[in-house]
Amino acid sequence: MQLRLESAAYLFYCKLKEKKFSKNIWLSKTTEKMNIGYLKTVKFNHNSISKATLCLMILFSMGLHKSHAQSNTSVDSPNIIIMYSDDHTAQSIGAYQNVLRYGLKLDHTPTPNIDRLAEGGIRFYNAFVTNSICKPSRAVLLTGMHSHKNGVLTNGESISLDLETFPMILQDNGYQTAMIGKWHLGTEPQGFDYYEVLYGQGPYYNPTMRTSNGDVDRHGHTTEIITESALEWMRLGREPDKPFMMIYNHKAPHRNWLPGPALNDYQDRDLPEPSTLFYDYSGLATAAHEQDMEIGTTMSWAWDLKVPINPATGEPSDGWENLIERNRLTDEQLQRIMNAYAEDNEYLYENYDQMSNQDLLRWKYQRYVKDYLRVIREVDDEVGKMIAYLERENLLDNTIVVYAGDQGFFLGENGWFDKRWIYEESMRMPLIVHWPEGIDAGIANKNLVQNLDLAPTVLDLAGTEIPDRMQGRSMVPLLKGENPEDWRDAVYYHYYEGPPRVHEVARHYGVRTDRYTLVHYPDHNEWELFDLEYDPDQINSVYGEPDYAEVQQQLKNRIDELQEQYEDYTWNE
Ligand SMILES: [Ca+2]
Repeated sequence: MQLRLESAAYLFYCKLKEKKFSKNIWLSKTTEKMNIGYLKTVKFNHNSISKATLCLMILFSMGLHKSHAQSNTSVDSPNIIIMYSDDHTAQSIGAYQNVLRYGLKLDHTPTPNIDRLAEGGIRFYNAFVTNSICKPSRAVLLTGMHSHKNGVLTNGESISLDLETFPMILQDNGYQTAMIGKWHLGTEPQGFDYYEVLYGQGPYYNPTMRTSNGDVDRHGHTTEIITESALEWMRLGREPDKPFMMIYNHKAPHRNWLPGPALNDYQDRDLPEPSTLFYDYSGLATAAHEQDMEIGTTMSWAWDLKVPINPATGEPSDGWENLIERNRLTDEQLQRIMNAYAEDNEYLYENYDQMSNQDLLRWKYQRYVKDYLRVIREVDDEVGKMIAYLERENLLDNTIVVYAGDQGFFLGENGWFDKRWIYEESMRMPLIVHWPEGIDAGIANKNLVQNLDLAPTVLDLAGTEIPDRMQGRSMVPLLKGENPEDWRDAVYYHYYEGPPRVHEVARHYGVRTDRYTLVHYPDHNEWELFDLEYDPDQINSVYGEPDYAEVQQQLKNRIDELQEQYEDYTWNE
């Protein structure tokens, strides 16, 4: 299963890339400029940050501080940064483009910095979430337990304060911990020496950040602000004599994909369409026909597509004011956004009456996927800044950097956006681990791994005990390039947020092996079975076909075994 890319030519290529990467590209985005810009753009809440602190920040930002020397950490207690970007799907990462057999095939990479992390470390091609939606995925990350065990089954629950999470365990074992960016779990973040998080999903512009010391109003694009906050903690809050663990979570590319610096990308070109953009679900069960996550019909003109005038009525689009208010856009920010979309919107207004449903879907798809990739490019730029900082501070070699999405996302496959499904686009998460001191460059791993494994893996890497209640498995052997014979042969999946909740995707559970996906929709009492070897896009269920009778039964048995193993009795109720 292990695919080691060890040819002499490839290693030579990696060395060249690493060299270029570390000496030129990371460092081309040094943080020195950011220090100055940062002070111009931050408005502090006077109640939350003292003048003394502010003065200290100014001194530091003017470059009067001595930067931290290399941390006293080692392979035994490495630093750890987890980047768990919201809805960042594998189809939009260059490092995954050559192996994914389904979905959108981009003609370029929007993620050069993340790609370089993959080239310098290990990328997991078969990493999957247990429950493809934001809050549940984050609760699984923190607890190493499935949703039915950690209590966050849907986006409707908050994480219990009674749960012990891996950051708490690291804290008890000498780590300094921080949580920056999207938290989303409702209750106050626990187990962190410092946190600075968005309220809920947070806006794309001008967020109020909730910190350990009170609220802070920030001005600017949230993707940049999250990096600025993280680097501020690294510079001013970190104790160099302790190993640190920081969760650095971008809000992007979560809906509604409102770009900042990259607003004008892709102005002069159209992007490729996935082969299933116009698929009619004819090979799928009832659930696919009943969802409400279509680009063509579900997306709103204002909030999703940034079209201020409804082209069907000529009236202002519902929600345009909401977009402005929720982002607290200044006149200047709003004007820049309006200008960026003006030409394409004008085309829509002028041609709407003559456009077929197919034409309209094509137009909406281009608007959507361009915005998605714009906010991805912004995330990638910020990852580059973070890595440049680590490099400059001599921290890159002994810091484990994990890059992941909290689930996958549809980029027009089946005509859809959003996630939730056991289908590949949604269930697969990008997962890349970079650690020069501990992981060889250029490993491509195909073992079945899950977000469930991250907590035990991090604890294992930090040399602490893994509690028995954690249901994932340490991936450390895989990071070393080993291929344990008893590694899992099947991934268990469940999704609980059925209709009438947003997007109306039926509740389901199932199993994915290296070749098949079997899924059950209990509310319809229907099944789907996909043979990924012949149907990587999962558009033709073979459930009930005689040729698959044996494998179908084996997979049903496997679901029973996995439900027993994980003690998931929620479907019996
Ligand atoms: Ca998400």
